[in-house]
Amino acid sequence: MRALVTGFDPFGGDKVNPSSLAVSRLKRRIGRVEIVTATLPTSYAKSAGVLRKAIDKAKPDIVLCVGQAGGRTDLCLERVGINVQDARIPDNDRKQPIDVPVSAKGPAAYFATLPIKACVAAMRKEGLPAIVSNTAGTFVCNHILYSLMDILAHHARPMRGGFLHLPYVPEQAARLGAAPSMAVDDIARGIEIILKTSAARKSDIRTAEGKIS
Ligand code: PCA
Repeated sequence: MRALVTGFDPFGGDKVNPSSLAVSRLKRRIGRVEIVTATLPTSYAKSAGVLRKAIDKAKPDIVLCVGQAGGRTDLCLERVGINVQDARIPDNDRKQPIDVPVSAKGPAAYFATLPIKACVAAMRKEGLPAIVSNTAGTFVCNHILYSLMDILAHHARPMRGGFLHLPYVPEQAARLGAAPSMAVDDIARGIEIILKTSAARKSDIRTAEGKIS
């Protein structure tokens, strides 16, 4: 079994992005899961193309994209990506779309297909603050979660995907003051728990009949 894990490059004037710091520290293998990593540009125009290429190259079973959500206190496993681009700040291409869909013909939203509740429970059991989040925002991370699930929905290969939002790392919080943060090693441990849990379980999305898909 193979997992592709992606981080983002720094954006908005930050010198680091916790996601690429943590992704670069991941083990190459956890149990039966081989881990392949990639970095995505914080760009509405470019990120989904880079992700698609990484998926086609790695041929993974699981895709976990990871990004920074400064100000959040927990590891936030996202439930849903919405078909909206509405940027509070410019991306790394200085683009700032307002109320523009990710995909003109796509559905309003896609749910992540990783077992998000089981992953959150497993992280908390291991002593990490983690929650299910019901909004990935409307910046490039939401764009990539929506794009990821759109790629997976139309791909010949069956794959499951999701998105993890991270707090700042301590070096960012130290500069800002009074901001919550989490050590990179703890973030990396959280990612490894998500991959291990996802490899062992199905998605926990229920069909109308109550069956787990
Ligand atoms: N966080 C941004 C985009 C890249 C990242 O790491 C976001 O939350 O949209």
